[in-house]
Amino acid sequence: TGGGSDIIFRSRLPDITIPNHLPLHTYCFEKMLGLESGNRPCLIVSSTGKTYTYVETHLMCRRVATGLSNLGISHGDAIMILLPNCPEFVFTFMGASMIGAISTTCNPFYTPAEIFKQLKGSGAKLIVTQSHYVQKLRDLNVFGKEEENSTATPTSDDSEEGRGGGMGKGKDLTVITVDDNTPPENCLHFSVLLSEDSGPLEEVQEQPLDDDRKLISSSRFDPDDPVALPFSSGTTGLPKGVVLTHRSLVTGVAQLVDGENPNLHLMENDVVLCVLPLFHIFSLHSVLLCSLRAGSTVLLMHKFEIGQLLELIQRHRVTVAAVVPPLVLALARNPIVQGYDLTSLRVILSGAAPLGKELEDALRDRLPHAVLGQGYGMTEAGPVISMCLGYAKQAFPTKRGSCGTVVRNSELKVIDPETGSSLGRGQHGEICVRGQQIMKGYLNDPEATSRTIDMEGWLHTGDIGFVDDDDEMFIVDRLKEIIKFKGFQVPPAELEALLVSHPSLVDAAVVPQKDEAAGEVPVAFVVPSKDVEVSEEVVKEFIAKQVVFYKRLHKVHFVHTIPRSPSGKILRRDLKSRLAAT
Ligand code: AYL
Repeated sequence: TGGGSDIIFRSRLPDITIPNHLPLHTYCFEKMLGLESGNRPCLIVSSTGKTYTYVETHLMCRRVATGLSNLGISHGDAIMILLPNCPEFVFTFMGASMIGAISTTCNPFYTPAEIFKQLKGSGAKLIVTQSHYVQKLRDLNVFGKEEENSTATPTSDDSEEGRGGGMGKGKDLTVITVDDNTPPENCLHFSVLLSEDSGPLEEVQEQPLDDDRKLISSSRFDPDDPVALPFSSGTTGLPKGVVLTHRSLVTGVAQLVDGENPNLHLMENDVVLCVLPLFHIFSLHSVLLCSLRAGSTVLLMHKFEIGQLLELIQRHRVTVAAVVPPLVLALARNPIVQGYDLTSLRVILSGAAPLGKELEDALRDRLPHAVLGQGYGMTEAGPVISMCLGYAKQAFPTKRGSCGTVVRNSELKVIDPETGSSLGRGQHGEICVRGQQIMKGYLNDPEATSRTIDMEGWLHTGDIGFVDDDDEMFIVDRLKEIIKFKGFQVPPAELEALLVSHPSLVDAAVVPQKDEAAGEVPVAFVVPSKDVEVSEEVVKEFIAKQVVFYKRLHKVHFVHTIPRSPSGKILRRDLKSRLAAT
């Protein structure tokens, strides 16, 4: 459909020059390693108060880079980060970037089967995790069979199943644990990555700053090399590896925080709350990478607890908070909020799921001094598509319900999902975005890639929205099948595959149901096999055992058939309207 006649929307901010020829880590640390800035706080560990300055953080990343390469990780290799928010997450991600390796970030609450799929899909050779998650890895039968360390006492698991061999220093997979405990059998402690015999501390310190480039140039750095590999199910199907390159992420960060009038104005004296998990692209990109580039301080919270969160905002005078709608709900409605001084907050950025207008108003009433707005994005889009212009250095007025304006150095169009023709202001259609920030594609899946990014380079989001007369975007619906539980992805195809693997079920469909607290929850329609009795509880339990908590089914409806199109596609709209009717 006529590329030349497309109606294209752009930012109200002018395009800028983006140094996206640089490696991500060089770009992120570019301004903060000088004599004055280098001693500014970079990371604060909320549980202990331990602070790493920019110079210290950079040094740790460099040591991990050397350590990874001593363990045989090299340019183009993938590693898995299976961690909650902690400094080692940052050191590992950036360290991997420095040697041209790729981090696949994974939810530590995942079940062994879920971790296994991402491990296989990514081809990761090394995992950085905490010792209490190692048992999940032992449950997987993916490690080298030959036990190298035969003097070790095998656990009952190992002896019975012959599993666990080759962990730690095995030839298949290296497992590294970051906590204080001695590492479990066949695992290595994070300190081996920092060992000084391999790369003397002084030497690292004395090397010129542009030595980052030397580390990576020995392995022929190319800005189109992948650096991050989050998993997302996109518009359809199972989770897939999303290839984000140095160029995509540098572009994506610059679109928010660079330029004379940055869209998201972060400053060196900002303290940015990092409570959303770094394994998700929202936090990794818009909290960590943007803060590093801007020279702000990142307050790392290991896990969410409302009282603790409020206490930390007050104690550290947090100025910027990235949140998801359920957190907005807690801040707006929980009575304990009134007992804390939250006046330091100047920016509240909500994203990853729709934010209700009433909720937005309620929080604005409570925190009138803060700018509350939204960012809208998608992992595949690198990830930010639009961002509230109320956060800009010279801010623009914005409306309630808006998801912001398309980021600079990028193009956005709204198309009629049926005809593909582009639509004007105020007209509802599928949001498409184009720019250097979008993913390179899905890993090893050219078919899914070409379904998502068309020949002209447009990424089709599967979201329905419109652009108003002031260039503000509003998301009104979702065309794609993904379910969002508190901003987390629940891929229906994954649950449907599990359901039909149950001997008593012959067909299944999973759709979202609206929910006050979570936004949406997954519910199933299932067709039992003839003459078989199966209860809702049995089905729910069958799923619950195999998936992370937020993918659990909240309701199971027994039906005779699943409505399908002639081509066999589940008619999800039909099922959703059935839910709405009940
Ligand atoms: P994924 N309003 C409504 N829906 C949203 C919004 C929003 N503000 N943001 C994301 N979504 C939905 O890959 C939408 O359906 O990335 C979109 O296609 O887990 C889907 O979530 C993508 O889910 C930011 C701000 C990143 C947001 C993001 C998006 C991360 C979610 C960085 O600064």
